[in-house]
Amino acid sequence: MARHLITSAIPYINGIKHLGNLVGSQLPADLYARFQRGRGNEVLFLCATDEHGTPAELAAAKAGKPVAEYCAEMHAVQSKIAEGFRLSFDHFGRSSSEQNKVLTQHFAGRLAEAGLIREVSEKQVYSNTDGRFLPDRYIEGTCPNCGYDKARGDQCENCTKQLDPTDLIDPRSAISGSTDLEVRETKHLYLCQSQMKDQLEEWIDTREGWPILTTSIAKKWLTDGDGLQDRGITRDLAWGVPVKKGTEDWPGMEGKVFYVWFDAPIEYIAAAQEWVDAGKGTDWERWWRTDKGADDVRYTQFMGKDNVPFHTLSFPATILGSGEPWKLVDYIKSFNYLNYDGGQFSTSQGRGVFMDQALEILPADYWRWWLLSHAPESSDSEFTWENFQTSVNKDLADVLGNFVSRVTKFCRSKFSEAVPEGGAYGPREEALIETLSTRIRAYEAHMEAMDVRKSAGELRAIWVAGNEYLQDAAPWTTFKTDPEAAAMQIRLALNLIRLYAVLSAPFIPDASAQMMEAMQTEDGSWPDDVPAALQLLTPGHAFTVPDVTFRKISDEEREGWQERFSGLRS
Ligand code: B3M
Ligand code: ZN
Repeated sequence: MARHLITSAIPYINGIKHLGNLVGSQLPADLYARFQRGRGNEVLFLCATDEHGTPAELAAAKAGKPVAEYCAEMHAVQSKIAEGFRLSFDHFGRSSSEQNKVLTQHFAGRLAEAGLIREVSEKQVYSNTDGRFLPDRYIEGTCPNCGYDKARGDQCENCTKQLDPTDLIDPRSAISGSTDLEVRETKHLYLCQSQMKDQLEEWIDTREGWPILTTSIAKKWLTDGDGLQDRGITRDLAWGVPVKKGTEDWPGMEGKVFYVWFDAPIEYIAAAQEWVDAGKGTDWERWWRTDKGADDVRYTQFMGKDNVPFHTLSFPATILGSGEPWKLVDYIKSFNYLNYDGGQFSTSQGRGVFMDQALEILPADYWRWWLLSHAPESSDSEFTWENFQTSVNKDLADVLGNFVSRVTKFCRSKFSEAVPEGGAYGPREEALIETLSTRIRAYEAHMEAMDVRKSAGELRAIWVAGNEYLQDAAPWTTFKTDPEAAAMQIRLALNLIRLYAVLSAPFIPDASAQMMEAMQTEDGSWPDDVPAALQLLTPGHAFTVPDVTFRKISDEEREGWQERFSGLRS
């Protein structure tokens, strides 16, 4: 039995994610986790909310809540939506956990001991009234370019010009409105990634079969300009992991926290500890420490392309730099962007369909199927309502749903609600079994390789093969002249429903569960032996006719949704 550690990029806490975020990390990670479990392998699938940083502070301020309270509430909201999409995390943690704080400080201490952290003096705006340094976007003033009076220290929203806080006319604190500001010297910590360039480059060069999207992004950062740059890993914020060297104070770093991108990936490890501390597991080290059994773990990460540099360079630098036997990632599966109806999905502008809204409209399986079968792998892809309607109606309703309904209803009306006997399978059935065997082996290979679209295509072809068989064998006609043969054909078709339920579960878990229940079986074993799998439901085995598995989307519905989601979410 193989062991798979699987993590999805951890979503920011500030707000509900859109479908583009979902298909770029959490959903394909879930697909892979479900597939590996289905094949009988041991899986630890982790995700969490990314709770630190300026965006969390700003969102909490906007909601008028203390940031800790805001994060706790939003974590509950995101957990519930994840359940709604049937994301099968073994644990959905929080980067603000005690476990992550301790671990983050531990890594910083190890890196400092290894000489991989240096202190840098910088000039930064300090607010006397607020008693703190202000991050760029906490400073407001008048734009020197267009005169807009609410420009931020990093950028003017009105004319989009990139700014430095010192460019602003009449600068003031965005927290208190105070103009009592001054520029002060302050110290920050930098992770010396440049010292680790060769080690990182060698590590990346020796990764076998990594997607080009992943390695090309990493190589660009390693070689562009002056090569890999050191990175600031501290910030002047109140909310975050306090800067410490292990358990010791760090002189000069009082009141500072680690940068959110330093502690966020460490949460992958902390989430495993949280999983144990929540009583859901017993040993996290056998997943994360190569000296404690994690040597034979295969670790796969899923993420959007914008997250690749942090996972190919910064996080490995943290792990390698610690000099401790932590598990490094074996494979990074990254995604391009999903666009929305001629433009981009946008969280800040509220453009597109968000996870909570999607579930209000249709159950998870409809979305899972469309998103995964159109995953932005080799290039960006686009969501359109027409395409969504066509896919759902054709693949799910006409092909799979219709097969299940026709077969079960026909059997109930002509035989009974039990698998009929009939004779042995004939040449037509053997031919189908052979086709299916070939296709199922191809499906497994695509799923193993995380080729999401190809996997969906193969699964669809497997469904189509069953439909074509049914069309060709036509048991409703056979029945008139040879009821014995019709019984045999239906016996095969009922077995196919169970087979489809097992194979389709990673994509459409709810429909699969419904099909298994209708076939009144709990045997979800993977069809390593296809001929045997198609004999599993034996004559006399009772079944029920399920409710509609997938319904069609009407033109009126599609137009209504198109209209409803054409604007921006407030
Ligand atoms: N929260 C960015 C994102 O949600 C960031 C990922 C962290 S992964 C350690 O896209
Ligand atoms: Zn401006």
